[in-house]
Amino acid sequence: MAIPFTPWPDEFARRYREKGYWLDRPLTDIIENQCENPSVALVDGARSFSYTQLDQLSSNLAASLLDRGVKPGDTALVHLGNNAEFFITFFALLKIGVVPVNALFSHQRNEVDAYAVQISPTLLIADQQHSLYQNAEAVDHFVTRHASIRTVLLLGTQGSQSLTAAIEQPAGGTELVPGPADQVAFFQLSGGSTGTPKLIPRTHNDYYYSIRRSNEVCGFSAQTRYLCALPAAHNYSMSSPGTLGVFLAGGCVVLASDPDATLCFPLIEQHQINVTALVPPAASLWLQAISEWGSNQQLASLRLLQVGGARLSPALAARIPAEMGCQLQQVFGMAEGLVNYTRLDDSPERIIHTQGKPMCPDDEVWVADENNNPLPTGQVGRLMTRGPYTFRGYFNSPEHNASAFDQNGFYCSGDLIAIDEAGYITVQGREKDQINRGGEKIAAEEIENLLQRHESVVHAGLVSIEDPLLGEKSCAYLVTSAPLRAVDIRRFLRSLGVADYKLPDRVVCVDALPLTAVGKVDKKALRRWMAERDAT
Ligand code: AMP
Ligand code: DBH
Repeated sequence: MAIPFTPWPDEFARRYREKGYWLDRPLTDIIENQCENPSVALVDGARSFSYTQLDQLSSNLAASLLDRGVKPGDTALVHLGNNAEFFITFFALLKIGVVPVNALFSHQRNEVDAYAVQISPTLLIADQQHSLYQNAEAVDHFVTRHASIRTVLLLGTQGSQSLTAAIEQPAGGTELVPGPADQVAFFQLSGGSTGTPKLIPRTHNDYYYSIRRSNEVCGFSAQTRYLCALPAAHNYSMSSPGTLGVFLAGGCVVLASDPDATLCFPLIEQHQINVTALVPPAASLWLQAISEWGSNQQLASLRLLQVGGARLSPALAARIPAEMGCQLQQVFGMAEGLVNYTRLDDSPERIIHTQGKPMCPDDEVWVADENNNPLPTGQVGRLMTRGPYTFRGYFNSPEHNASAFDQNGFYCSGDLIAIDEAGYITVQGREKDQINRGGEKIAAEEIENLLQRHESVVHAGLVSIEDPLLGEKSCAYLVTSAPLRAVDIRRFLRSLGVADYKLPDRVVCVDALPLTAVGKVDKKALRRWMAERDAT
């Protein structure tokens, strides 16, 4: 059974094929076309994998999954960190048409449960280093909550549930057939702005194009040596051009567990990394490390630093080429599709001051006012977009889709932007109810709903506050019936299984919050109210 999703209208699909954006080839091509390439595709600590090995190991796992009764069209919940197994698993599932959600390693019970409830996975592949699966009891708990799960494979365990054993067992002659290229290959995660985390169906056709075109724009080739220090499952590090771009080009991916300079600088030197991708706070910490250590010598091989995921200030942008000795590329993308890049041959002025322009000539991007009318060049309004790799609907979310798209299928990302005469975009703000904590997105409503579950919380509103490093942090404004400290709130949310990055950085108790007519917290009024309070 194919996974349901909102398709592109026929006339668009025809055009995207005619123009060569959609090739009707599965994403498995990325490694299968290189199954005889002996060069190193992936380095994970002391382990390294050639293209031939990556292809073979993913076939082993694919065959083993079929043996275990996993079927094409099934869905899977994958919860792995930045390790080789993440990629082996990703390709294995693609090879047999099993559609995964790749949860971020920082996600906890609250997030993963929400994904599992939406996709009813038959397969769970997870890392025992994560507390959700740290022992048999924890895994039992998980499987009991999600009765659809029939097969479990774990990294770090032995016996019949060992992921490593399933990867190492030779495949034999099992025939492996990927899903159709015009169907859902996997789900991406949305940063979200609603109560439940939303899933983004990505087809082979659209994702493959996004990767291919990103490679052209960013100049990735067999010589590319890419450090993946952001979460491997994130759309940015996976496809802009990310690890999949590197594999497609025949280059080499080196994994890091996080973007910490003390970890990454030696890796860059050791593996002669020439490109990597960061979020702005990590770029800032790298600059700090260079100035503290008095040298950027370890970064000598680095040619290109991509920065995206959150607003990069021009001041920070200007320091990157000057102090790191490499080129900067700004990347403004979204897991929903549209990706904008500054071009490698753009002027320094453009690279420092804009978030780039859409990568595809058929990305349609315009700026809408509050009545959904187009605004003239240069004016600030809502970003509206559609194109060959921008989705047409969140998974199983008709109500939300009705407001997230206009009647012509344009997706409203919730970003406030301006587009200049040359088509370059600057991100000016946001209309969606989301906090961008240094690239990690927090849907305010999701946290507010959880805060309301505390017995002493009467009303809750989560808003962003400025932070010099992260850009934004979160602040919970609470009306309570009994005194509550920040630490109580954080402990409570942790007990509900909320990812750490979503815990409020600050908690402020107030007598009352502005409310809407139906008694919800009025976020627009709250922001105005805060601004007025801050001004006095
Ligand atoms: P997500 O929905 O989690 O994929 O996050 C995508 C959102 O991240 C965008 O809609 C923007 O709000 C934000 N974003 C990504 N890149 C940038 C950037 N370079 N500058 C400002 N905001 C960005
Ligand atoms: O923030 C993002 O989601 C993002 C940023 C840069 C993204 O999805 C991308 C590039 O593809």
